[in-house]
Amino acid sequence: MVATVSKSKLERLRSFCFLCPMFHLKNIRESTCLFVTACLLISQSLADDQDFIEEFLKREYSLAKPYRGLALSSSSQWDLMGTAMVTPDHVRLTPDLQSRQGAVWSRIPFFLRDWELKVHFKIHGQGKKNLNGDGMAIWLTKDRMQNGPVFGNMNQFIGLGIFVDTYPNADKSHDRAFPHVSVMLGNGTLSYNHDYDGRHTELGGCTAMTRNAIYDTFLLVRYSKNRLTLMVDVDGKQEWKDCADITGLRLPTGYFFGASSATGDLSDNHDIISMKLYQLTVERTPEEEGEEEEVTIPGVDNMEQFQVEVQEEGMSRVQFFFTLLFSILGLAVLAVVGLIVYGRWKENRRKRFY
Ligand SMILES: [Ca+2]
Repeated sequence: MVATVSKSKLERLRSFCFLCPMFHLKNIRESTCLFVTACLLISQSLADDQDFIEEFLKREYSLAKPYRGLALSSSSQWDLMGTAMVTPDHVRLTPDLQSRQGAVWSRIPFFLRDWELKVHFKIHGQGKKNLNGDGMAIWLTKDRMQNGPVFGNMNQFIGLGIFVDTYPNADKSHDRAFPHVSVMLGNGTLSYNHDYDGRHTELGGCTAMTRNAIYDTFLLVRYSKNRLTLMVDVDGKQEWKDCADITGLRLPTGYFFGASSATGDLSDNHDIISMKLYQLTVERTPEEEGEEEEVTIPGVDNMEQFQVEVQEEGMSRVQFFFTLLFSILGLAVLAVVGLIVYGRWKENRRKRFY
């Protein structure tokens, strides 16, 4: 995408130069003006390219038409579970029926540092507005192929979850319109709470009219240099709208991509049309290379709920009290045993003298 933008700029420049001979450059002022315009266009396109030089589609992590042999052949990179099924047009995670769960999971662990995931999906059903549910999720997690209450995946997951929540469970708080798209990072202890639509664990999100949409609906997740951005394109304008932007987000590698969905009393068809993964080529300064150390547990810098490691390392007051108590008791026992042994030794020695 970025590469296409830059290409179009260069093409504009080329066509501009091609037109040059058609003008009669009567004086130096005109040619200077032309030169300055050209410089501006070049500098603009270079500025755009500074962050992301190029992007490459990685087929092994992508799911796209035709889905020949998907999950069936041993060479397939994906597995299906639950109600998920493949049709010529999409991978349907759940049909518009009550109490279904379905998912599609990548078989290959993911090790790229800078990437972009473009998801083309469709949520549609017979139910009237707010009489449909529950939504779907896109995952990049340590575990795969697990059933559970978080849009058909396990709770206390470890890794990234992007949710398209189509049903307002916490209907008392009208602070947001649904469908709502949001980001959560799990570290194995945080729980997604359905009753509150995950408000307490949400890192960012936005409202996006993704259900029964007349246009194609897309999500874009970009991760680079510990920054995660989420964008949506749901109103047929072919442009990305910012949805969430989280800096200082640390995500380990070796996790799995997946998409899951669940219906309850209310239902919808939840379809994945494609999930395309692009590798981003990103330049790093030596300082940036130094800053990015290997992470083992997902976390967000300066956020209390991710400081679990630090708490584990330190000793709580209760732990300290018992450690002290048992140390004193241990020492007392040792002293008593020592005294007894010493007493006997002394007695034996005395007997030997008589
Ligand atoms: Ca919900």
